[in-house]
Amino acid sequence: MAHTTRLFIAAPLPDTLKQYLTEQANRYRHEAIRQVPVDNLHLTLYFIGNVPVGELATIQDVTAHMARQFAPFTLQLEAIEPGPKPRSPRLIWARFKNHDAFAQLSSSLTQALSDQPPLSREPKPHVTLARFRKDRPVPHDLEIHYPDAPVTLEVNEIAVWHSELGSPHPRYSILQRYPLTG
Ligand code: 3AM
Repeated sequence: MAHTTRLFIAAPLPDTLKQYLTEQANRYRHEAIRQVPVDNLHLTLYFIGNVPVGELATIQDVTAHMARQFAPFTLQLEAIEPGPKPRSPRLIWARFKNHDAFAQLSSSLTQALSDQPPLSREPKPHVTLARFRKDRPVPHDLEIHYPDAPVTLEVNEIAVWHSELGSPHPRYSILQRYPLTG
């Protein structure tokens, strides 16, 4: 059987934003909440999943091509809150305001890298900060935190990431970065 590799496309975050988001996630102290390690924080654009190692070069070419089509853009933090559904949350995320450039870049990567039709529901720009443990009761009544002052994320590059599943956390590593130069 061909060797496979688990991949996704995401924007890396600056260290200052990662530290800020980690401090925000620290506010949710609960035995069922497992915080994402600071080095794993990222803004997902498209999850590829397991593919044969031989497909990596094509994926990198497509990502590089896409990065040349899009100009850098800025996302504004809306809230730190339970997600993705308020009534049945599975995680804590930093949700950014919807932005056309994010939706178009995410949708273009999805169409270019999958045989699937694009999702009918637009993906929300977010950074996952913590996940709920499946072996503990679901926490309720978690607070929503709004930033005191504007917090922004300059998306000026995207990257192909490798994901190695593990416990308690997966290990993510950036294989290649691509500046947005469109
Ligand atoms: O950035 P977030 O946390 O939203 O949840 C996984 C993470 O997204 C998601 O891909 C990102 C990097 O692992 N992911 C993992 N498995 C997935 C799957 N089977 C998935 N997204 C969709 N389908």
